[in-house]
Amino acid sequence: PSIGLITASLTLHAPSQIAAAIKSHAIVHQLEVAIAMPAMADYDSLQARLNEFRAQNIRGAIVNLPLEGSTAERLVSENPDICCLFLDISPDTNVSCVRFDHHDGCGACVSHLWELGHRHFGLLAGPESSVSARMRLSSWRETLHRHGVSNAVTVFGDWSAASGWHKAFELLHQHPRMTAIVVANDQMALGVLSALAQLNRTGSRAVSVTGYDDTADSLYFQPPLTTVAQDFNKLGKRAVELLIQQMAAPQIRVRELLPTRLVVRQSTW
Ligand code: IPT
Repeated sequence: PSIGLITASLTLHAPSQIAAAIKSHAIVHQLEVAIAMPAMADYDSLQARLNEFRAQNIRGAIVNLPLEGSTAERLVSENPDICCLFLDISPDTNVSCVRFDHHDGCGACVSHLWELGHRHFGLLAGPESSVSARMRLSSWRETLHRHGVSNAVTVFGDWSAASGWHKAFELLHQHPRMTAIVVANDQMALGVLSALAQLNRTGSRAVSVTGYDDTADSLYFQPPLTTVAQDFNKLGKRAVELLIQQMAAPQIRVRELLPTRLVVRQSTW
C-alpha cells in the first residue's frame, strides 16, 4: 500500500528533509510514498494531485505546502474518501494537522539578539504567500514591540540563498547602522552571510544573523549559524503515525503541535 505526499519544491532544504523523514518512517509501516510537487498551491492544482492519488488507490495524503485555510478546508470536504493531514497551515484552520509552534522559537531568537544589545534590526521574511512566513514575521514584530524596538526594516525573500544574498544588500542600504538581521530560514541566511563576507562585514564589524530551520548543513555555515531548530525527523515520524491513525478512524480530527527551540552558535554576538 501507498500514501501520498504533496510537497513544496524539493529544491528547498526543509521540504526535502521533511520528505526524506516521511519516506523513512513510512517504510517502517510497510508503506510506499508517492510524491507530487505541484508548481502552484491553488485549489485546482491540489485537487488534480488528489485525483491522481485516487486513481492509484491511495487513500491518505500528507500535504506540506503553504495553504490558505479555505483551500485546505475545501480539499477535505470535496475528498471525503482520502484522509489529508496538513503540515503548513494557520492554527485556526479546521483540518487535521501536525505543525511546528513558531511562536516560542521566534520569540527566543529576537530576545536573544536584544539581550546581546542589538537595537537596529533588519527582518528578512519569507514569501508573503506562505502562511508560515507571515506567522514568523508577526511573532518577531510582536517580540520587538515588547522590547520597545519600533524601527525594524522588513524585506521579503523567496526562501532561496540567492534571495538572501540580494536582500542583505537592500537591508544594509536602507539602514546602514543595522547590527542584526533576523532571517526566516537557513537557506536565505546562507545568502546573507555570503553578502556580509563580500562587504567585509566580518570579525569585529560583523552583523549578527539568525536563521530558522536548523537544516543539516547549518552548523557548517561560516560562521556556524544561530538558528531556530525544527525537528524534521520528528515531524516526518508524527506525520506518518497520525495519518495512519486518521485512516483507521477518518471521523477523528487529529491536531498536534511540535516545539521549536533556539540553537545559539557563532553568527550572533
Ligand atoms: C518551511 C521552512 O521553514 C522554509 O525554510 C521553507 O523551506 C518552507 O518550508 C517551504 O514551504 S517548513 C514548513 C513545514 C512550514
